[in-house]
Amino acid sequence: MNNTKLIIGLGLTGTSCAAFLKKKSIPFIIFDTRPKTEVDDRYIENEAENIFFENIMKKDLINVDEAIISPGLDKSHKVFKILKDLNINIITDIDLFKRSNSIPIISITGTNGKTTIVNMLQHVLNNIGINSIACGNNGISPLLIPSSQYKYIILELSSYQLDYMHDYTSYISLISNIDQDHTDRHKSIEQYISAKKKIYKSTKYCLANISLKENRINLSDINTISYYGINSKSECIIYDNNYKNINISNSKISYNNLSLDYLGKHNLENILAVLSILNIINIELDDSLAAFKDFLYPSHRIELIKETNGIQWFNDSKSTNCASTIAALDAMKNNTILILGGSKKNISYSKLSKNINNKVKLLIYIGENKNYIKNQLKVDVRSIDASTMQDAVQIAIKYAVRGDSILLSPASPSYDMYKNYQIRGKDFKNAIEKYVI
Ligand code: UMA
Repeated sequence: MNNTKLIIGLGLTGTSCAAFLKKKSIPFIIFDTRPKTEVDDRYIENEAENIFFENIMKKDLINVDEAIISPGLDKSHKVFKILKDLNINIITDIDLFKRSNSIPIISITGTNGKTTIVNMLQHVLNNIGINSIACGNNGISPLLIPSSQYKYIILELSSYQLDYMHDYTSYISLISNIDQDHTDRHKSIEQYISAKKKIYKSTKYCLANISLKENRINLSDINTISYYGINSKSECIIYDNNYKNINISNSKISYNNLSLDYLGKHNLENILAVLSILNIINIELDDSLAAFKDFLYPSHRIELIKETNGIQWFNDSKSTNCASTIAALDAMKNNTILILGGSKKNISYSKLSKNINNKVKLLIYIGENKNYIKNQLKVDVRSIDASTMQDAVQIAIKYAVRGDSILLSPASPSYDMYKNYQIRGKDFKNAIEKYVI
């Protein structure tokens, strides 16, 4: 059959594509560039019959009319040369989803804050009675949701997904912030920014955090750009409007007789992002604010795990870049013991120095990039190396006094010690459970 699809990558994306194609009775084969032993057994089990590992030949692709690429895979692999020679079109799972979708899409990207914004928006819209779902880079496949029952589809998109997509159609698109990240894949910050900016193609309403303007990220080529966030006068901007009657204190946003607690300036910005989107879809500010009630922030993001003897323990394992660790340190009220480090990433850590000098009383290093970070930081703070998370927690216990905060915010990926940041966060929680009395 020459309408066979080639799924490239057997991870979350690849398996969701396989399930979707199976349901539609569209034939497919799967190729993963890794040896079989490196691919999660769970994925292999379901798809055992049609998988090629490591290598695939032109002759195996004779019936293939289209390839669907997974976001984590770099296009430097030789299969992409073969696909080009054979003139096979490469799309993404998001393009495939959009082919049969007619529900308005709200697309969200940014270096940090994406998952919090999509979760918040889903929560608020559903509380207002507008049935919506968040999917995409948050791990929920848009291909596997009953999309027709929703009023809005909220798509979380990474730079990897945006870079490979063809169909950018969205009703609203938003960039939450841009900071140095994923430079191994995108090669330069300029390429990373241009991948992020692709989100605005074919969008009716384009939104960006005002911090992008202040960080001189050029959006002047985006005709319909509007801003949200905190301006240089510390005022709240919601969809280009300056709301002077909104009060903000350190941890509370108030309007009329409504108020909402938040932790850290970055979460205030996330709230303003959601309020801007709601403004575009004509929801009154009072109704929007009231609908935040009971919102639970996603795990591993400045998550307060324990408070005992006047000491607070925060899990911010999701932090894989400097901007998120800076945001977490900003949110800390007290003297902080910071657990920093993980797998090596080609980013500059020097920008952390100022915030560490201001807030941190002890640095505990974990992970393979300890020396890489140490060599770049200019800090006047005591530091200790830990060999494991348990070790790090025990060191923190030894030095913490009443009023301190202990923060795991690694500013690094977790792959040197863990499968992902969630497992790193759980290991931190387990160590707290075990050692903190
Ligand atoms: N890989 C190979 N060969 C292959 C296929 C994959 O070596 O043939 C490697 C990749 O280089 C990568 C890993 O396998 O190291 C996983 O890649 P994948 O594209 O198969 O990943 P999925 O399991 O499909 O998960 C992806 C996103 N992961 C990445 O982009 C790395 C998930 O985002 C996302 O939840 C999921 O699709 C559903 O959309 C995770 C992430 O870390 C949370 N995203 C980054 C971020 O948020 O900054 C981009």
